[in-house]
Amino acid sequence: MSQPRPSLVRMPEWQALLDHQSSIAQVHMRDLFAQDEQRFERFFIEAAGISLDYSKNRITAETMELLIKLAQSCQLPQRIDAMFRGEAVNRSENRPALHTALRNLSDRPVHVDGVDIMPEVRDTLARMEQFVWRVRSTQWRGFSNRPFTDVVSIGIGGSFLGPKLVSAALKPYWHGHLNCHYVANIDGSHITEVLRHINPETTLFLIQSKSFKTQETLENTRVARDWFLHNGGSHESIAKHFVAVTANTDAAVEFGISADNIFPMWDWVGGRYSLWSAIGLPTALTIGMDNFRALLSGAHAMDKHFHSAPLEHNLPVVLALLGIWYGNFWGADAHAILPYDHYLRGLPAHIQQVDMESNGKCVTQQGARVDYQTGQIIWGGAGANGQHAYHQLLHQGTRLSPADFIIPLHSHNPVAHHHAILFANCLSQAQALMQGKTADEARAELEAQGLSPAEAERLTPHKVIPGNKPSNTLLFDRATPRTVGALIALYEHKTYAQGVIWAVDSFDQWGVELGKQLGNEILDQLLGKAVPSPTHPGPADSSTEGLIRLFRQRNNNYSG
Ligand code: G6Q
Repeated sequence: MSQPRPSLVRMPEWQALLDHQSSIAQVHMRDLFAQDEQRFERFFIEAAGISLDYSKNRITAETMELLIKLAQSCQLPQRIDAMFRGEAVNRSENRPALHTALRNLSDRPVHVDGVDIMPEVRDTLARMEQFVWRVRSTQWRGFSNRPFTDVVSIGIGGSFLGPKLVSAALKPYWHGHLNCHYVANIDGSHITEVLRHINPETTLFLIQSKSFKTQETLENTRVARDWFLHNGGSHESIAKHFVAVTANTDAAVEFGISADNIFPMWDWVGGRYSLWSAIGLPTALTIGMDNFRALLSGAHAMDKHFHSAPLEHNLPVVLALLGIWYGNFWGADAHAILPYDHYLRGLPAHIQQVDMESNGKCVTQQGARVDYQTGQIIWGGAGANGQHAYHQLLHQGTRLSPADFIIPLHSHNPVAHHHAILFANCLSQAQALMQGKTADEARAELEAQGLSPAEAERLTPHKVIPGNKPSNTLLFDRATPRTVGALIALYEHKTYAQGVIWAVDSFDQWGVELGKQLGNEILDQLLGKAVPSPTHPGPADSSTEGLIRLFRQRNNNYSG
């Protein structure tokens, strides 16, 4: 473990950045572009099939130098190496974070407590390969000997968002006869809508839960099992239709899953970083193992880059530093992820979890309260749809939310001129954000439309677009398994690099526990099982108490 370092805000590099920010606060990006013809080339890097144009940021060469110095003072290169080596970078749980081992396609061993984990990782991949082949070749069939047509993945959070994103992102690679569905929420409507459209004879259920303790997943699995048993399935045939991925084999067996149908997970993989493990099975079943391995190889290429590239040419590091620049020195609370690719529309939701659950922390690894901002609010959605909705706030709102525009150079579906139009929309949004429209330009435009000078003057303030709004543009050839793997790994590493600089634990998530604890107590009260007493006081606030009373009254003293 490295030595405790001085508080971030007391580092001279932090102070230098504060001073630098004051010196360029009034500089407009329009002028920066006008002064430097090489600005695009200067702020452009490529790695693992992903190109990043970060020239449309409020930065100069000096800004990047100062940010890199900050990263060095925070020992970022050493901390990156520590993560890859399997050091317990998740200190509050005393665990390594080794999602990179899941896609380590080299012969480099990775040790946890002195044991090389790579043989187990490779064995699991081989088991996945065998299973995927048996299902796709229709050798593994349902109880009536019909091949599977549908896969239903039951899991939530990290056991849901990543695989769901990848399944959707790689839809062009889906195998003809297998359809894939996801059930996550503990909302009866979700599972009802999925079960309505499938046939138990031809459906394979994948129960995805690292802990095998998650209420939503277990309840949905019970409903799926009962539905299966009431619709022709038998207890004996459960083994043909229910497969689990978990680190808690005993609980899965106790639940009724056959031990042969259980794929492993490990403590050293965080849920939100687990799509590369057997948690990726729904994806592997639909796209096939060759494509799944290509996904891993894209992530592995990004891993190698993150581990070895100098900070100034390191794509995840540059994105991380830009995020720190706006979040800590310009007061930006939010960051937008804007994929201009229909298949990548799930990217904001997955990155939202990766980033916000990892860096939404207010104490350092040493347990001290931070005196600076940490993780930002990650939001976004597919372009160009967002341009007709929330982009207004980006252009003329009072809040600063830098954005990542993400777009392939080629579409999987080259319909008419759609892709060129989509591309033009993406570039024009980034350009408009950067350039804006001055009062003079707005007034001249209005007058050219024939408005009187008085009318033009009245409308001008509404037509002014301040500009100087930062964005990155991320490009890749096409959304292939390899580029999608690299893209997701890029954001994972960006998140870790920021966590290192903020000195937080990016791999724990204690904040989500309290809601779960209180949820169980409230459920007992809703069911009328727990009557408040001195030893079990119930909700301490009149709001929760009143709402529980209302639920019980309106549900005729509901008892389950
Ligand atoms: C992710 C979180 C969380 C987790 C879910 C599901 O990093 O830990 O989102 O993935 O709560 O947990 P299980 O896989 O254990 O059911």
